[in-house]
Amino acid sequence: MRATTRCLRPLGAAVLFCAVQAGAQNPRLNLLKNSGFEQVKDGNLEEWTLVGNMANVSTERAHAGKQSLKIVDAEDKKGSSTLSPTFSVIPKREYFLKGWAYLVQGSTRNPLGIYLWSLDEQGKEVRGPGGKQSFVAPRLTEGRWVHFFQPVTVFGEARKMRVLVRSFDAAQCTAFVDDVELLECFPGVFGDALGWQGGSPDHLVTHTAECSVRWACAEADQVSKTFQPPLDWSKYSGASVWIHSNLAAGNAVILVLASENPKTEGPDYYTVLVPLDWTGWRQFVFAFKDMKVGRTPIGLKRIERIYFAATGWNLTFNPNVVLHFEDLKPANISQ
Ligand SMILES: [Ca+2]
Ligand SMILES: [Ca+2]
Repeated sequence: MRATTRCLRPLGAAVLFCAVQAGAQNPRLNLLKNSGFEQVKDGNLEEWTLVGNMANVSTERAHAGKQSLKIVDAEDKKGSSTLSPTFSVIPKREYFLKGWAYLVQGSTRNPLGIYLWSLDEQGKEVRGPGGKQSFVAPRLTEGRWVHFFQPVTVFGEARKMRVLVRSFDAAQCTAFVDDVELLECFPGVFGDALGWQGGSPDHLVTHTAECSVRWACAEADQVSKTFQPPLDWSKYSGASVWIHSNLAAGNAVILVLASENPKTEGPDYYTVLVPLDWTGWRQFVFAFKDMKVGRTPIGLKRIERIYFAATGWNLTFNPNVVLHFEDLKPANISQ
C-alpha cells in the first residue's frame, strides 16, 4: 500500500503540472469536457446536469459524433434546463460561447438561449445592470445545423460561472444542440476575425491568419463589421481579401463599403460583385474605380461599415454557400 502511494504521488503531481501548463499556454481553451454530449456513464450524461424531462441525450441526430442534446419543449410557460459544471473565473480572460443548434420545429426561430451564468463565491447568481443576463440566442433555421459564436460577459464580482442551455419559457420547440464550448481566451486571440455580425471566428479553415471569419449564408444573409472611428481608405487605389468558398455555386455575393451621407436619403455605399465560381482559397482584388457607387457616399475617407450580402441587389440566394474570409485590407493595386 505504501509503495503504491509513493508511486502515485509524483505521477499525480506531474499530471497536474502538465494540465496547468497546457491551460496557461493555450490561448483558446474550451472549459467544457463533454461538449459533444458523447460521454454517458451508467446511463447518465457526463459533466452536464439535465433538469426536468424536456432535455436528454439523443442518438437521432448529431452535428459531430453520434449524439447530441435533444430538447422537446411543448410548454409555453416553462423551459428546459441543462447545466454545465461550475468553473472558476480567471481574471483578464475573455469568454465566448460557441456551438451548433438544429431546429426541427419551433414557435419562433430563436427558442433557445445558451447562458453564461455569473455566480458569487456562494454560488448565487450575479446579474448585470438592470438585471441583465449574458446569453446567446441563435437565430435558427428549420432542418439545418446553425453555428453560434458570441462573446459572453462575467458580471461584477462574480468568482464562478456556469453554462446553461435553455429553451425559453414562452417558446415551444423540438431542437438539437451539439458541440457547446465555453472558450476561455487571452484578450485579442481572435484578432480581426472578431466583431463581424453574422459571422464567427474560425481557426480550422484559415489561409495565413490565426482565424478567419466564417459566414454561412443560411445563417445570416449579411456579415457586417462597423468601424469606429470610420476607416480612411482614401490613400489607396483598391482593396484585397482572401476568400474561401465551399462550392462553386454559380451565384454571387456582394461586398459593400458603406459611407453614409447624412445629407441624403437612403443608404450610400460602394459595391463590388464577388462571383462564386471557385472552391478553396482565392485572393479577391478590386480597384475602387471599378466599384459601383450607390447614391452619394461621403467618400473612401469615411467608411463606417463593411459587409458582404447574399440577398438584395438582384442576387440569387443559395443557402448552401459557406464562405470564410481573412486579411481584408486596402492596397495600392497595379492597373
Ligand atoms: Ca455530438
Ligand atoms: Ca417553453
